[in-house]
Amino acid sequence: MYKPTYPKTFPKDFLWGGATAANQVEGAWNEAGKGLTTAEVVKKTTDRKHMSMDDVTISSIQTALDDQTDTMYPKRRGVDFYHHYKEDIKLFAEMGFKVYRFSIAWSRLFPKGDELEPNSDGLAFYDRVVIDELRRYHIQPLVTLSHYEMPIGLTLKQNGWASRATIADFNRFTEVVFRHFKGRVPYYLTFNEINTGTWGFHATGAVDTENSAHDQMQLRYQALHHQFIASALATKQLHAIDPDAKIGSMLARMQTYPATPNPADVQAAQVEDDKNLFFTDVQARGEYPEFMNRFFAENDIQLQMAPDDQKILAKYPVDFISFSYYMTTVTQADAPEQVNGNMATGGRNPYLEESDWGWQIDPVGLRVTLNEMWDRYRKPLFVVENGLGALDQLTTDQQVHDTYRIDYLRKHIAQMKAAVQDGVQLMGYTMWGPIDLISFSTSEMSKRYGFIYVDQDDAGKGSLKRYKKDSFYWYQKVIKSNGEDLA
Ligand code: BGP
Repeated sequence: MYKPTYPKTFPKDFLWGGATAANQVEGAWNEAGKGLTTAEVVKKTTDRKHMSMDDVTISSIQTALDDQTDTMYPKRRGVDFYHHYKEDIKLFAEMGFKVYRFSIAWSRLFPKGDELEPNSDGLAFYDRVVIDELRRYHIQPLVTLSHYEMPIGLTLKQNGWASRATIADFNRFTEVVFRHFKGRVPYYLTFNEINTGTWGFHATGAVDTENSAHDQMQLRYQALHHQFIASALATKQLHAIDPDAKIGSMLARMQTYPATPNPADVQAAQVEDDKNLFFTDVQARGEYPEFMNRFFAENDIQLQMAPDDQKILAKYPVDFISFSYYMTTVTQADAPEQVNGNMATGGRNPYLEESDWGWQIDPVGLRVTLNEMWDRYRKPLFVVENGLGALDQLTTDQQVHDTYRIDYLRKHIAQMKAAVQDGVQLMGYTMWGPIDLISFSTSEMSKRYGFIYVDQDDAGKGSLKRYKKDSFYWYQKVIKSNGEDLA
């Protein structure tokens, strides 16, 4: 007799934790031999709705390189994790973190990107983080190898990922990391939100602002192809060097819904959703999906592929699939009203509320997307970013009553649990920005995600002191109860 059972809750070894990126937390941009990255030459934006990384030109990079301060470039200062990592990791441990997702800044190891040997001072910093501190608290590292922070030297030398030569530069870096941390880092991700490469410089490291719209698209898909190959080759390296470690893809997932039951809207939404999942299709299934052939033909995009490229993609797919989840959008066959998102825009959904930054909050959508992605790929999934950017207030007695953040996270975790009950294989959840950090899209400090408040303002002023918010104690309880106590 068939007696179905299903999981009632999160698996025992569920990986609870938080996620950051080097360029948003570390600071110490000019210490211990570190080179500048693409993130540290983008000016802070003066208009929250306008991403200043869209304006990068060769001459704006030159201006940035000539400027030896962090005034206009807050990602150079981050929140000084470089000097506060002991204190910060201790706080993560106090919350009960099982995993900490962070990126290893490529330019700390290879300052210009094309050196043949790594900078040992750069490696030493990550030794202190991984080997000394995380180990001390039994927190497993989940390392992102590229989180919007390519050495700027590679942009200047060969226009970043537009050049095939960057594959070898990246894989020299990944090989050093895999060898050095063999047996110490169980999980890796190659490219953060790889799909945002279609949006330009911050992800491709290629300056294309003066190109026509068509040429930009051509260049960006070519750059992405090089990233796909570099990612597959990194997978090959890791499996050979450290066979117990696992490597995943990372997508900025944006589920989209049809605006109405009109079949034209449903069909348009399917096309839009496929365009988002295309990247994971390549990395998890090991081939370009058929629908992209039509897209490339209709948009006159001609990819240069080396003879073995398709074999490489097929042979080295990722072990697991990760994604960031902040919002959903709506697609209508005729142009809809647009709302803000993390760099993308989409249609407004009248059933959803928005964050202060206009991102549409949709906890149920997380369950929907987890189920869809599990159906599509049948590989373990990992939610590696989710959280609420908000304006927090530090009270005179140094507290932050962030009930809105608790409410946001509670609803998303509840939907994640429902997805686990649906049968989705989910490895873990690393909430974005457990400690306040510099915003990726606007370089603001006042857009805060953390459980831990950092005393620093948009101009970089403040004591850098850390304070526990109400959500700190709440997340501690969530982890302790393995996601059961969300009250
Ligand atoms: C993702 C990025 C992160 C991050 C987060 C929140 O797109 O991977 O680096 O910062 O979004 O975005 P923001 O900082 O712009 O609010």
